Amino acid sequence: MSLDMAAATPADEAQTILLGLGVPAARFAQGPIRARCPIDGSVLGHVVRHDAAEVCRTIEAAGAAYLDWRSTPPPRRGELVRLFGEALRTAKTELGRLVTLETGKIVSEGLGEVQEMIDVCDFAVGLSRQLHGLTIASERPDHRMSELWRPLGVVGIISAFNFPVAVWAWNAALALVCGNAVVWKPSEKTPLTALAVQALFEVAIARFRYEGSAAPEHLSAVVFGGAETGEAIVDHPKVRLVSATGSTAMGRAVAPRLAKRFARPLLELGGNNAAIVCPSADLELATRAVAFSAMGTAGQRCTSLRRLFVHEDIYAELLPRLRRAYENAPIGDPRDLTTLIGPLIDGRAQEAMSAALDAARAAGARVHGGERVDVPGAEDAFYVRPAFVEVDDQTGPMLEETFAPILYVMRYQQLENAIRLNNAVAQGLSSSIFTNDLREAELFLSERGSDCGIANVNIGPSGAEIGGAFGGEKDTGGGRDSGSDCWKTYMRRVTSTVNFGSELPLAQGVRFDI
Ligand code: UN1
Repeated sequence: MSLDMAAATPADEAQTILLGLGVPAARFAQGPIRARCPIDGSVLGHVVRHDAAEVCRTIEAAGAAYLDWRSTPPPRRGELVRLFGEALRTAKTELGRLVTLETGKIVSEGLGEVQEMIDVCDFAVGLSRQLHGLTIASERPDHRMSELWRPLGVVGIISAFNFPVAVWAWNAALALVCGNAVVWKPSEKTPLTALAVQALFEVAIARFRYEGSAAPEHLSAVVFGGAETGEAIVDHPKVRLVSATGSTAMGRAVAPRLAKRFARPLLELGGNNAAIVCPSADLELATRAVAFSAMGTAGQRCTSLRRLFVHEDIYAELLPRLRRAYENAPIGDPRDLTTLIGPLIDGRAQEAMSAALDAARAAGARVHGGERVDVPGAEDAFYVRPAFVEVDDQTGPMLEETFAPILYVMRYQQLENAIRLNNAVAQGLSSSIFTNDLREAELFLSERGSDCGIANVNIGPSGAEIGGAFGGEKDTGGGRDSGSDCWKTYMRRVTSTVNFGSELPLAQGVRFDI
């Protein structure tokens, strides 16, 4: 579990990667925002903070780029995204490593995040030839009614530390093929991966030509900062859509500001995801799925499993299996290929975890694990043993999203009751049922079942593929991004009726004979 002190420091490694990807040293050498490595608490680099005036200028420049980009035919816009996907493929190892260094994700998850970016680029390239509208029957003779989809303008993207690059790509790949320009504010905790992605995007920009011309400058920009930087994006009249991923508190601050100027929100906020394990479930499969969903990414996904409802008939059989999985999960340096649980992002995350566990204990829960784990050479980092908490009621911290590996486990008798508990939290992102009984699975998926945006059978709630729409209801914010028809959020719909006759019949039989 100790860090390999002979190897290059995380800062050396991160900086070598950044330089290799073409990021000038000046971009990460100084500035008030400090990129911290959660693996050992060391500093990886510094970036500038953009004030409101700078954000404004960036948005204006993106607005000018949009005016040019919107006339580029969508399949040609797809070509830019294809080139970006190629740049990502070439740099997958380096960018994945940087994700690990900056977020503390294990190696396969760092690489997986880049794969998710590549996948969404491929999806967007195909989509660039399929931005289709409907033809709708008109009630009037010699009239044709149809739907046209047109770009929006500038799309603002505010992303979180836990998926520092993939969530940007979900939004940017779609926004760009839809003809928009993008301005991105990454989490203050993960600025370096954003610099790397911007450099890779610039590789694609440099290779792109349409009819001999380059892509417009400033088509995609990154700005760094905290809430004020985000607010400058949210309040700017040229930004027609803001896609924001983060806490429910952040969404509550963003949504009314957007509503005030009738800009479109795409909100991906908190999750408090549950799974139900039924008597017919394959317990071996369920144990592995629960272990990955609850402990993977150290519980720092919005789709992480946080609540588990186990039927009373199998509780005694499932619990020891889960306990074993929890006790054996290898915790440590995420660069070590045998590690499954890396560090929490920072000390505040660990404090929030301890506070939640204290509250659970005070409410009578039986807490297993959850303590800080010492990793030699990483005294300034925050490694924890994932916590497994047996509860009798769904109360207290179980009703909240704590961004840490805490799994609350509770027995149930009636499936209807377990479904009621699944739905009895403020959030509505992801959910799962483990069963081999068709009736139980279908009830869970029915209108009387899970109220979440994602409902799975025999897989855990985390690890969604890009082909589906991603997002959830209630306090999760209602937004959907990534696959399915989410591209429509990045465009405006024009309903067009064309009269190709010489009469002027009015709709609804109205007469106006002048
Ligand atoms: C997030 O946690 O912010 O389903 C997004 C998943 C990932 C995306 C999670 N594909 O876990």
